[in-house]
Amino acid sequence: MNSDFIQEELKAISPEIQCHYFEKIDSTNSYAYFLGQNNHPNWSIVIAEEQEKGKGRLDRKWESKSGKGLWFSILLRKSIEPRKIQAVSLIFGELIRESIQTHLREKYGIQNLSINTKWPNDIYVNQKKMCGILLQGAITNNLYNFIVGGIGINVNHQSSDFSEEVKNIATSLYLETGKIINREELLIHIIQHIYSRWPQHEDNLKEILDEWKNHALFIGKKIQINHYDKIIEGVFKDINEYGHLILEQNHGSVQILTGDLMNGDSK
Ligand code: BT5
Repeated sequence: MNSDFIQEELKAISPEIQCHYFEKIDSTNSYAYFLGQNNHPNWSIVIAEEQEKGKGRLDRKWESKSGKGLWFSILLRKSIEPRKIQAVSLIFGELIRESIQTHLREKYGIQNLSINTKWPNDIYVNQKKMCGILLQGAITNNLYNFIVGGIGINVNHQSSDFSEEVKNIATSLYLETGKIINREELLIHIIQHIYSRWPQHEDNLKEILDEWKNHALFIGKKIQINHYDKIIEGVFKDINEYGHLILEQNHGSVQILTGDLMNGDSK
């Protein structure tokens, strides 16, 4: 990617944004976490053309091929209660979804692509994963004193760019639209959107969570959640203000804090 263009455009959004660009790195999240521990400011952003050890949740691998996607992490230096961390992940998801949808419409005239959020940290297109989000942070005195939002977006991948392991569950914007997308412009749009809409108040937070819900897969449907290797079943009723999933079961409702939502049953 053209790092000079990226640096300039990010500065134009706000001088507060500090960009760290790498052609190759182990993981932008690991580096942004290191920046967090070393007192780097709010809105430091780490961007890489390629990650050699891209990470998913629970030490899973995130495929981050060179020249194909967007792999970046945003350091936010805010005090956040640990119980609100899942809501922050949903906020990232909804703002990214909204930005991609708007950019594809305005720049490429793409009107009918349905892009969905999926609990807890994904963005899907046509039932396949196009984007994953990894939130990490450091807790002192019972509060996160910084968080890192790591974002991986498959942009111009062809099927053969994915491994056999993820080929059937992953997709890219190119595969869904047939258009090669300018990655720098998309990146700038997303960061601008996150920066300008980041919720400053509880009211904004609620508004964005409601938007997340309006675009979420499987709400109101029968679902299964893999929760620490135990399968839990029920109907996906709602999310609460902390981003936890409210699952309705025969004996009443339970709140699920984390897990993998495995499939929905549209019956
Ligand atoms: C995630 O984890 O979805 C979080 C991914 C976050 C990646 C970004 S890239 C920038 C930043 N730096 C990092 O090191 N990470 C962040 P999870 O929900 O655990 O999903 C991981 C699973 O998704 C893997 O086990 C695979 O099955 C699948 N997967 C791996 N690579 C993929 C890809 N490129 N596209 C779609 N699915 C993928």
